[in-house]
Amino acid sequence: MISKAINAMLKEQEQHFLIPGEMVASVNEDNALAHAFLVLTKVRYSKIPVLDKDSKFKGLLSMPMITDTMLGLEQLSLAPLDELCVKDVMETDVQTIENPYDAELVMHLLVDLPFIPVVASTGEFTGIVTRREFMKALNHISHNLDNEYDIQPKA
Ligand code: 2BA
Repeated sequence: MISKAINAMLKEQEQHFLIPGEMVASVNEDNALAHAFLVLTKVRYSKIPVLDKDSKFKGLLSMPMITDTMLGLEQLSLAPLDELCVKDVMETDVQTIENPYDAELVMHLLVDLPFIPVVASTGEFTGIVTRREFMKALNHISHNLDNEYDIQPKA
């Protein structure tokens, strides 16, 4: 169990650590790998969400998932970029969370994951909680805890 005071302050910060879906770079599951290759190169994020045409969350895509398909025995082939689409190579076994989040779960997950997709019970993609935004919230709490709570060391 995390401290009640920290849990309550995290709840107050909750909206600050969600990056809303419209601000998140994503690709469609039906996009050709050539298009996804360009998107990942341009946005410079190492892994981004994959959505369907109804904005439902489907998985995650990274550059190595694309470049793996280009590896031949002796040389690289560009053909798979036009022949395959995102859903052929994306990762689908992805840990997601629902809003409102369980702060303790989020904290545990962000130890190993740089971000967690937030997905509604209907499957719609809501946004992402990133390690960076969460660290900013923790930074805020560590500077303001004493202003809001009177925490004494145990005798
Ligand atoms: P990475 O792409 O590996 O990025 C690791 C960290 O590097 C990011 O941490 C951020 O601090 C910085 N960074 C990388 N590319 C950036 C860029 N184009 N603009 C600004 N900062 C950049 P976080 O912000 O905690 O993000 C964690 C992960 O969440 C990222 O890992 C990326 O996979 C994903 N992500 C974050 N924001 C995103 C967005 N707007 N769209 C899509 N994916 C995003």
